[in-house]
Amino acid sequence: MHKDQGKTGGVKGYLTKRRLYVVGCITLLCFSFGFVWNTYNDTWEFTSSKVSYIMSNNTQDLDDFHKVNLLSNHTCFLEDLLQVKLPRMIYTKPQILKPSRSDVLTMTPWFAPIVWEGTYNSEILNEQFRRRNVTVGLTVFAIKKYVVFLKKFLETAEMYFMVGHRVNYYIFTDRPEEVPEVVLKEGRNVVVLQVQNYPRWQEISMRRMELISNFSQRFINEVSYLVCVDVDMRFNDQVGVEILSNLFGTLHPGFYAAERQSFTYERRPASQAYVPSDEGDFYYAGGFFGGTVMEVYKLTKKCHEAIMMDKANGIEAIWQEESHLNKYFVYYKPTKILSPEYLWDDDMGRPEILKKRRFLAVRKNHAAIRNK
Ligand code: UD2
Repeated sequence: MHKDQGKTGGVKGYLTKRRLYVVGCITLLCFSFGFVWNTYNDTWEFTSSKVSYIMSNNTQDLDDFHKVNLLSNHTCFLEDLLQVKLPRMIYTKPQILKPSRSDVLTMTPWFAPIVWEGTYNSEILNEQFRRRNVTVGLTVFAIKKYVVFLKKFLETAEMYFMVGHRVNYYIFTDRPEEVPEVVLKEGRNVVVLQVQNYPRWQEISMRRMELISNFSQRFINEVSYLVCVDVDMRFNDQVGVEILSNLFGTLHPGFYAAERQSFTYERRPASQAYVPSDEGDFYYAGGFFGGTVMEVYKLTKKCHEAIMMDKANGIEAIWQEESHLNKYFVYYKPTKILSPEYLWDDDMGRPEILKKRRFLAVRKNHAAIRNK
C-alpha cells in the first residue's frame, strides 16, 4: 500500500489521511461558527421583537408575545423608534370654558365653522397645510375696463394672500396684453386665460360660473383648492389657509346681521334661483367663494345650468350669479363660512365685531367702468 493511501483506500492517491483530518477540522469549525452566528441573530431578533412588544402592549399574555415574535420581520424596532421625530408644537392651550369669541356666532347648526379673527391659530393651520404642500388657485376676472383693477389686486395679494404657500393666480381676461407685470414671490405664478367678453356687465358677471366650471379639468391637475373672487378689490390684511375647506362661502357685508326676510334672494318662483321666504341661513356674497376643485366644479356647473335655464325662460335673477350661488348654498351647505372680515366695504363703516378688514372693495365709478 502506498504510504499516502491509509485505511481509506477509496480515495487512493487523492486525499491523504492528514489532508482528511485538516478538511474535517475546517468543516467542524464552519459548522460551529454558523451555529454561534444563528444563535446570536436569534437572540437579537428575540430581543428586538420583545422591545416592540413591550412598547406596543405590555398587558398581552405570553401567547400574544409569541405571535408578535413570529410575525416580526427582521426589522430593528428599537432603531425605528429612535428615528421617529415629530416637531414640537408650542402654542396657547385652547380653553373649553373660555370661548375665544362670545360676541359672534362661530359655528353653524350644521357644524361649519364661521371664521372670525380670534377663532383660529394660523401657526397650527399653516403647519398642517404646509405638510400637505398645498397649492391654491385664485380665480379672478378682468374683462374689458376691469383690467385696471388688476395691479392693486395682485400687488396686495402678494402681501397678504396665502403667504408662505404655493399660489396660482388664474386671470380670465379678454385683454391679455393689459395684464400688468407684478413681482411674484417664490412658488407663485400668474396664469393668463384669454376668454371672450359680453356686451352686458351682468352677462360677464354670470358667465364666470360657466368659465370656472369649464376650466376645472385644468385646475384639478394644478391646484388643490380654488378661491374665486371679484377683481375690484384689494387685500388689506392676512387671508390664509384658515379659509380653506371643501366648500366655503362668505357672509355679505350688507346682510350678515339681517333677518331672512330682508335677504335679497331671488323671490320669483319662475327663476331657478328662487328661495322661499321661510328658507335660507345667510346671505352670501358672490364676490368670494371657493373650496376643493371638485366642489367648486359642482357648484359652478350647477349655477351655470340654472342660469342657462333662466335665460331660456326669459328671466334673469335679481343679483345674477350671486342669486344662484345663494340658492345653491341653501341646499348644499358650505363646510366653512367666512365672516365679513373677508369681504368688506368701508362704506359700511367699522362695526365693533370687525377686528380685521382683510379684503376691501375698491371704490369704483359704475357708469365709467361697467360695459366699457
Ligand atoms: C356684486 C358681487 C359680484 C357679483 C355681482 C352680480 C360682491 C362683492 N360682488 O358685485 O360678485 O355677484 O354683484 O351682480 O358681492 N367684471 C368684469 N368686467 C365687467 C364687469 C364685471 O371683469 O365689465 C367682473 C369683475 O371681476 C367684477 C365682477 O365681474 O369684480 C363682478 O362685477 P361687479 O364688481 O361690477 O359687480 P358688483 O360690484 O355689483
